[in-house]
Amino acid sequence: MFESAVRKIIHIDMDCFYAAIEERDNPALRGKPVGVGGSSRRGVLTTANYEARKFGCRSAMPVFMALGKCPELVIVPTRFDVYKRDSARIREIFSRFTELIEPLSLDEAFLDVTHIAEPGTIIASRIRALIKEETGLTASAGIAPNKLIAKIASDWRKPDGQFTVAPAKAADFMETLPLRKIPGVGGKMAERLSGMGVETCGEYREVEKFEWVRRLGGYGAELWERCWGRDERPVNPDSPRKSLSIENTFSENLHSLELLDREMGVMLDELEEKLSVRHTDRRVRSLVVKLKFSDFQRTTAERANGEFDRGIFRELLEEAESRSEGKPARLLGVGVRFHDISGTEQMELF
Ligand code: TTP
Ligand code: MG
Repeated sequence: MFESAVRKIIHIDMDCFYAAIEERDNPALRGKPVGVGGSSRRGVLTTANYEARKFGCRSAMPVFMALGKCPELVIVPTRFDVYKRDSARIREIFSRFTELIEPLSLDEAFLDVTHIAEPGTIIASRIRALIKEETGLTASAGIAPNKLIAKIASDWRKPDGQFTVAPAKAADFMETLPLRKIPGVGGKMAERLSGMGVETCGEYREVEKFEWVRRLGGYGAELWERCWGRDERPVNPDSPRKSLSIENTFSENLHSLELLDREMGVMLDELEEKLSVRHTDRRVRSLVVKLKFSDFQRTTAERANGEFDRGIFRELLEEAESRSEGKPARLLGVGVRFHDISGTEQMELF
């Protein structure tokens, strides 16, 4: 007998996280529309508070566009150090309840609380009360038998609310949900499905599973399960990693250091964001730049340094590029290697 036990999964998502922190720390901002960001070279908002959202201001919106929608918008620069500190405090609160914590970003995590006797609804409200008491910030929660539904449900009573979906109600909960609400169904896929005449999970699951396999392969089968509210994925606590990197293969080879440097600027923005979101507890040991040339020959330049530093990345890029022998680059990688707790570093970067 291997009947799987009903699980209790909680998804916690902080309410307009960065903006809420800025309002908490600067009472003069309260009641005003606030956007956070604009400090990166792309000049986009990382988030906006609810006041600003009424005007249509959103995450990832260029600052000039946000100001067009809401001329009163107060724009404050990001303070990642502060967000990281609050994120760590929130995670510490989670850890009082369970070790099974899977952070998705600084402000979001799944918790598996199956082993706790209390109802998930009570556990979630206790966690949210502690967060409010200890950080002054509000969080919303979804409580459900799996990650899929918990994540969708945490949005249902935002801000400062929570929504529970009982196991027996999972299929009902999904029925009228638009397909694009399912994580992993992007805009393109949603359009394609719409072209096949299905908009909601209820409509999708009316078509037989094998038919979806025929049309979309394994993805189609998995989506069919999701549409019934079924999701067996476990909550995966973060396992410590050795390094973090991103690489980019260009559609056309890049011929100059200047072009590479411009490309690297955008990639470093992304790397910095990833570091600030998922690896806040790790110490950086070294910085690495990798190039692959048009003849597929590759080279890496690495330097020991305790923190993310754009100047050093630029020097590493120059160093790697100087080995090009005039060949253009087809791929650029940037990354950091972390200190290992045990002191051993054997895994290869890239
Ligand atoms: P979200 O949880 O998506 O947004 P939020 O917490 O600001 O608002 P909500 O109440 O709807 O949950 O993202 C969490 C934080 O991550 C957000 O405060 C800022 C940051 N962020 C970015 O930097 N860029 C982005 O594109 C998004 C979506 C978020
Ligand atoms: Mg949030």
